[in-house]
Amino acid sequence: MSKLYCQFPQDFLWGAATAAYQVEGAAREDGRGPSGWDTFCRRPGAIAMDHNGDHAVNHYHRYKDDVALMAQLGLKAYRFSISWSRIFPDGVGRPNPAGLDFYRRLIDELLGAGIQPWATLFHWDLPQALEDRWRGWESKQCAQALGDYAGFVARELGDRLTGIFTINEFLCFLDKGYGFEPELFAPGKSVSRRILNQARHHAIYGHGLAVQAIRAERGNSLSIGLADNISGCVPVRETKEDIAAAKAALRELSGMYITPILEGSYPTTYLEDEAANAPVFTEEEMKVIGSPLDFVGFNLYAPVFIRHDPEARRGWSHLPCDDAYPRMSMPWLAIEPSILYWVPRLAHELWDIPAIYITENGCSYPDRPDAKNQVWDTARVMYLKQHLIALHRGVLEDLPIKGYFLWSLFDNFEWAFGYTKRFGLFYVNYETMDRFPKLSAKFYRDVIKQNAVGGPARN
Ligand code: PNW
Repeated sequence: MSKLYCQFPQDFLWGAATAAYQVEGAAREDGRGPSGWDTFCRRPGAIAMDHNGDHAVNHYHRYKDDVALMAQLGLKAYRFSISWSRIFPDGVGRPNPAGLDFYRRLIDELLGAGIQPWATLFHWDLPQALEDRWRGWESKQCAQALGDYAGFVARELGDRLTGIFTINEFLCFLDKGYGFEPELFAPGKSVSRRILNQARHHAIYGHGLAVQAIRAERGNSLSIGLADNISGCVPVRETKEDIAAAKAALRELSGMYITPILEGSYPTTYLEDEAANAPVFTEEEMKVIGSPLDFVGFNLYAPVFIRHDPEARRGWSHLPCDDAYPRMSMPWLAIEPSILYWVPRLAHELWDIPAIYITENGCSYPDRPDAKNQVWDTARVMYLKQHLIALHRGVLEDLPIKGYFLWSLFDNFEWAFGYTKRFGLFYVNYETMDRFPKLSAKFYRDVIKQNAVGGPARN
């Protein structure tokens, strides 16, 4: 076969991602307990148009048809999340067999279609009972509860899963939900800096306990990791100085999450910066936090431009995107495809990661169907194409990039933006719940089929 432009390795894992609260619906069916997002959605004015996830895109009932759509795309893997309060309506204690059964059926359907199931244990929908009882992550008991839940899922479903993510994006449910953007993220509370740092510590400790519990149940028979929205550090220029600055920034900006997880200790920069507000922890906890992982997943959307800056305290500074900078249709979604190259490269140089997955990347965009229900989302195709070309640069340089999960398979409940933001490859008509493949779905199907971006290169 002639050479294809941006050819990916043979076993490259092409996937798509969703999260339970954003797609499932069936919020009060089959014994599911409420989560913090059910509660947050009831807060007047919290969600655009007062939307909520009660029905979402009804994936809970339409999962068979949805798996058929995935098969049409040629997806090799599906990243979904498990609703903790479907399995444990009270967060801990007695499991709910009907909730578990849904995931069993979903996984069987995926396996039947030749699609690898990759499950996220916690994608922000903390059982409300844990917030009521322990104030959520403010308590170490919440970490223990995650560990127990992880062990239970590994025992019940682990034989059928290919991969498992403990936690999705610490920053959103902690930093944002506990104080920096409480109006946009559940549980929508404002805690002190000291309590935030302790909650961050409990969450990474919960991650470590979950890793250990899954490993104890399943050994190395499934891949264990997490999906983190690490800062999208990109050097402003490809000079030695800026690259070194971006690398230092990546490590320091991740000081409360990925750095301790991959190094087994907090970087001194984080502890110094937080001083009296730093978390209290034991050596034993740090060992658990540093439990070895099979892979690390990065959710990458927007750039954090870094430059070498001898006048800055740490030798680097962040250059914000200005008003004229091109963005997709989210306030924070500045476009810089090279994040898909730089973050894996810098992270790998820092931490020598065995396998890296892009666990989310994609964009929202106010696309609309025409009279024939066709959605010509050329801007999304542009966004995806450019990001995949940038990702390919890392492949060419032999970085251990093993797969890419596109966010998202369908338009869905985009948190505080409700259904007003569309991230999907499939357009969802929220009146009828019908799904239509957008142009981007066809683009992605071609990419998967050819295992390349674009067709044969001209000689
Ligand atoms: C991620 N930011 O959230 C989540 O994992 C998804 O559930 C979500 O739908 C998707 O990205 C799109 O928003 C993010 O402010 C939320 O930079 C906020 C930010 C990034 C990611």
